[in-house]
Amino acid sequence: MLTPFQILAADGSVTQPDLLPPLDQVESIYRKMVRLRHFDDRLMVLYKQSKMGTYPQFGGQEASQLGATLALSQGDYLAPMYRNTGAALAFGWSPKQAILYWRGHPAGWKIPDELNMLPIIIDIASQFPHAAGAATALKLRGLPQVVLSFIGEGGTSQGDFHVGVNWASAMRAPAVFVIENNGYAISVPRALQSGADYLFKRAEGYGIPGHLVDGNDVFAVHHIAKEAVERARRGEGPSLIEHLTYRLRPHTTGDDPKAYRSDAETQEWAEHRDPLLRVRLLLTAQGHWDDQHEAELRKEAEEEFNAALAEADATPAPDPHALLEYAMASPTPALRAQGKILEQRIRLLEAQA
Ligand SMILES: Cc1ncc(C[n+]2csc(CCOP(=O)(O)OP(=O)(O)O)c2C)c(N)n1
Repeated sequence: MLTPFQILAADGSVTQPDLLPPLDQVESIYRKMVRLRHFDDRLMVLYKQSKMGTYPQFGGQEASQLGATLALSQGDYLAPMYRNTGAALAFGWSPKQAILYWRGHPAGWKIPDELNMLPIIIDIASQFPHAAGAATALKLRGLPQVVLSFIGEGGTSQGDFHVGVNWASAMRAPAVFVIENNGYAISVPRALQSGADYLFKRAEGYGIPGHLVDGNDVFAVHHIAKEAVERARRGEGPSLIEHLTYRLRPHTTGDDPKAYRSDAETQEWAEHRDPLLRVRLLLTAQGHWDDQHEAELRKEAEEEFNAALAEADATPAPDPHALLEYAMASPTPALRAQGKILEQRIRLLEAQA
């Protein structure tokens, strides 16, 4: 067993004090993590109220997504997958837009012009070739930005993982590739995903640095991601980072994890290895945090979420006739045929209303 890079242990003790940021920064990061957790859990509640579409929760992976994304600078790029709503929010995507996006509302699909975020990818692993391509374009244009992309450990079994990392390595493109090893690809456990003991070791085959990080330690994640981002920005090429983490929530709102993992396992991670808990323990031990602070923060998070939700609710419903307009710049015959079926169904629904 290898020891992953760590700064803050699960029990709130500091294993590398020199690398811990000052307490006010620790608090600021904790505040962000609590907001992310709150957002994620509220979307599940909305789903249960039939006010949200299928949503892939990131709960448990806040440290992994926030810590890495905060290593980026203004103008850098994020190439996210469906699990990365936390990273996207940390990157500057607004909660209102994220709510609209996961509701399937076209107003949520448009990425704000000022945000260098690629579209959220559902098709496993294709975000890696996109990230490699964007990073290559930045390099060819002599621009100083970096591209950060995430993938699940299941995604590393797809060909596109290799295509993306190999291309970026060959081009020395400014990309940072993060594997969020959260233990499961839906129901498939990590052990069945690959014969390799650690996925970051593949970096050697690409001739790039590889890192193994405690993905539930936000400071360790941030430290290593920052090094990788700086390296990429210096023109020295990509890095591959494996975050050891755990998906505390179901695969998506539609999944029942009891079918493939034990409650005891999830409880162990929730009670002893939660990425938020260790930061709270540290702040508390330093006399910097108490139950009152926690209650106030949670109230703030709730109020902020409710404000975003109210804005999302106030957004006019999309025009059903426009459903297929976003698929292709010029419709194919198949899309035109689907358009006819869509119009028939809309007329039927209108007649029933
Ligand atoms: C190309 C492709 N094949 C299959 C799927 C169906 N699918 C959705 S999620 C998933 C598992 C992905 O697991 P992992 O990469 O570990 O990411 P995680 O969901 O754990 O974040 C699969 C197979 C898909 N979306 N895309």
